[in-house]
Amino acid sequence: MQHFIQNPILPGFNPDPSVIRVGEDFYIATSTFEWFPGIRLHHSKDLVHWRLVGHALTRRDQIDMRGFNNSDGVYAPALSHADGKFWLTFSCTHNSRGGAWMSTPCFVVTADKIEGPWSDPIAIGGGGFDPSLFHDDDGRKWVVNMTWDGRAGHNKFGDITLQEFDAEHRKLKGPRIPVFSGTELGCTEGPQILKKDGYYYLITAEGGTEWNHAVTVCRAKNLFGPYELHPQKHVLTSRFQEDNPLQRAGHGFLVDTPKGEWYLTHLCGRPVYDPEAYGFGPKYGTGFSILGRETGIQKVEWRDGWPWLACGGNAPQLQVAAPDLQQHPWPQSSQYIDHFDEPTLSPQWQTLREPAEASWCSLSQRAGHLRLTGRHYLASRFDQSLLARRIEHHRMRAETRVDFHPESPMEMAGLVVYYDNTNYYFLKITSEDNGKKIVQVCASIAGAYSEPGGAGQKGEKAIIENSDPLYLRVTLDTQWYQFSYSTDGRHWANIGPRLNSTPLSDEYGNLIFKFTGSMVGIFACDVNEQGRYADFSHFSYQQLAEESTVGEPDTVQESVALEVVS
Ligand code: 6LW
Repeated sequence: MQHFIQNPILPGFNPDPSVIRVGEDFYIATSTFEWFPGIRLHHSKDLVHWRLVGHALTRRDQIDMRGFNNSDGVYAPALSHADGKFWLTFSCTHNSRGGAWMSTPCFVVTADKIEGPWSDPIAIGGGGFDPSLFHDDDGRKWVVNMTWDGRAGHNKFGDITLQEFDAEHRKLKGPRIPVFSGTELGCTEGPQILKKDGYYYLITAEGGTEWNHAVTVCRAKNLFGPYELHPQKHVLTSRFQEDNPLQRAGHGFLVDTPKGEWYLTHLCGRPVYDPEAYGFGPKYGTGFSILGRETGIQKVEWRDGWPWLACGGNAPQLQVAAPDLQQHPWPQSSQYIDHFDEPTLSPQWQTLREPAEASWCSLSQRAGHLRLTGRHYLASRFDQSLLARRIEHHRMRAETRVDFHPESPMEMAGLVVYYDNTNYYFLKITSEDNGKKIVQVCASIAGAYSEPGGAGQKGEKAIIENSDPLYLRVTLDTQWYQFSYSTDGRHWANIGPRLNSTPLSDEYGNLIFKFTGSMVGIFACDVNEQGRYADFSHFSYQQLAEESTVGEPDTVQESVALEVVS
């Protein structure tokens, strides 16, 4: 029976995939930017089913991103396996926002097992992001990198270069040798090298990570070139393919199966076309990638010493023939509930810029609960008590149950959908000046704070009489988020208007360098440092079926007074 791989294979914020095979196991590393722990590591036995096995950067002494701007941090890791161990290269980029001379310090970490522990980082210079390590069969290792050139009037994306890496002395040696300056598509980045049948194949991402994105292949008999371009230049792209559900296809690398079939993993996005933003008409280039950049895979065939998409042409396909391998499913992450009864946090969770520490995030202070002690507001780039996971589906529901006893409007806790520290929606439990406990929907779009309340934009609040705990829920139905709450977990009341999902996307606003994706999570704030904490007894995330609806109120429980406050 023919099996298929459904794209994307790593849904939600999982960009810049780097794939390898070690024996019968496939691994993909993806970028994490300002989220901690850094570098997601995924595992598969059949290329169809994938599971998250952990992260490479789990300690503050490996990476410290305090204060980093949105979408700074860990760019494009590249995974390899040689000398009996795993190697990962990455750049910890900062000052990228408007920074002609952005900082791109690059590092190597190693581990004997994919689950780690991963070593302390070894610095391998900067001068460009997206480094990879090529282990030649003569035993020499080369850092393959792009060059970032900040000079006015120059192509910011300079040459792809090779520089030798002396693993024994843990340092670079010799000059940086340019080998490829890219095609006219430009923005040449993400270089990785594969050696096969006497050729070195240099595979790069081109066109920028948005609508023009592509995978470009060239080859040479000699590592230093000259590199000749693939007859099709870009073996994969969704450029100008308005109706392709997989847009932004690019940044790929090749992997073979033990039986000799070949695949190309790649970045892609599934945009939402927002009629409120653009009306109707041609869609090309107008979508919003609310789930961020995801990972897809395509089947590849070799002809005349070149890789080609097996489907013909260079367009990504949603369904791809699976390899001839035993099917190997894992438990589904699309139906996920965390009861916070394990001693450590599930790897699904991420924090902002620094690790979760017991001083503010505790699984032990109250059995079966996650205790978040409030720190800074959600707009901060420091000290946020926030845990979030990726939104992987265009239709999903997340729920939590929380005990929280605020005594001031500056103390708040609740549920958040978060793109970055300027674009997020949240349902907060807080206190009024008169001490009444309320729940309220709040928004920050392009940094502008509001308390949306439907028609006339009056902030809608619900006063909660004698209810602890409270249940909070957010539902996404592609275009809209809707918050709701309950006092018993059975009867739910919608609160606030439906909220447009597209401002929480890579494409919203005029900023470039937006690289992450939407997350859903829980948070607590207490800027007065009163030690106010929120106890969460569970968090669930579930993919919803196509026919689900958002915005239809369920039964409102009688003991809950709803009021609209102007
Ligand atoms: C990454 C580059 C890219 O470093 O986007 O899509 C940059 N490709 O290769 C950020 O992910």
